[in-house]
This record gives sequence, structure tokens and C-alpha cells, in this order.
Amino acid sequence: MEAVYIGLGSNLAEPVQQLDAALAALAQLPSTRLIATSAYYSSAPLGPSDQPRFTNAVAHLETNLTPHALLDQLQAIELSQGRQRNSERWGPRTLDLDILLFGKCIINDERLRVPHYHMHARPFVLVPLAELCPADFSLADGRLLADLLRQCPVDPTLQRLHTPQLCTT
Ligand code: ROI
Repeated sequence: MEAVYIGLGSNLAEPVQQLDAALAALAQLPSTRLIATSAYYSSAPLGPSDQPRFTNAVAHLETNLTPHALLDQLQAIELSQGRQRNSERWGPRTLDLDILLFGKCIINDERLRVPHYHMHARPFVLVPLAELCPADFSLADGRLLADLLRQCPVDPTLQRLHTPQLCTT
């Protein structure tokens, strides 16, 4: 089993419910266990500002799926929750599921970049991720999560919301 961290984000169609539904779907994935989820966080959109605030969280999974099989599953969940893939880059979305970390794998191909390419600059990813990881946690490329958090610009709009109930049935 590999330890995997998934970033969840939504800013359309009741974002909290989108994340609740996505966590329930992650808990049902084949050959996969949902281990823990961070609190939900609200923040202003990074990128185009003429869109609603985002709700974000991070989930810790253990899986026997390959990275690309997991990506297929995540994209199927996004589509089942109304994600439109043709929409503008950095525009609003009902659900975004990103593989942030996949064990100690480093992947760079046309479908996947792991560790996630933008995570080091995104407080709405690093802050919930840090809730789930030990203080000395390091990424596959050797970077310490604590260093990334220190170097990341502070987001004054980031607000911690509630912690979701883990739904594993
Ligand atoms: N901004 C925030 N705050 N949260 C996100 O999840 C998010 N996702 C995105 C863009 C549009 C870049 N901005 C975001 O894809």
C-alpha cells in the first residue's frame, strides 16, 4: 500500500456538499482505504478573482492502485459531480481532485506531475496537508513540508471551517 495525499477543491454548487460527496466516493474506491481527512478551509480564489471563494481539504489514502489508475478514478469522480473539463483554465469548478503526493514516487508525464507542481505555493493545500503529516514530513524530492509552509506566502483570506465526519461505510 502506498500513502497518497489528495487535494480537494470546489467553488460551485454547494462546495461543502461537493467535498462531502467526494470524500464518500474516495472511501469507496477499489483497493483503497480512506485514512484521514483534514478540516475544510475557505479561501479567496487564486487566479481570476471574479469567481466564488473555494472550499479546500486534503485526504490521506492508502492504495494498491497505480498512480494512473488512481488518476482515472479521481477524474471519474470529478465527472460524476458535474465537472466540465472544457472550461477555462483557473476558472470555477464543481470539484477538483489532485494527487499531491503518491508515496515517494516522482512522476513527470503528460498526465501527471507528482509531487503536485503548484502545491509548494498554495497555502490552501499546504495548511490542510500539514494537519495530516508528522512535523518532520518530507516530500519524495527531499523538500521538508515545514520548509514549504514557512516559505509559502501567507494567505490572509484562508479560514478554517469544520472537520468533516469520516464516512467510510
Ligand atoms: N484558489 C483556491 N483558493 N483554491 C483552489 O482550490 C483553487 N483551484 C484552482 C485555482 C482556480 C487556480 N484557484 C484556486 O484551480
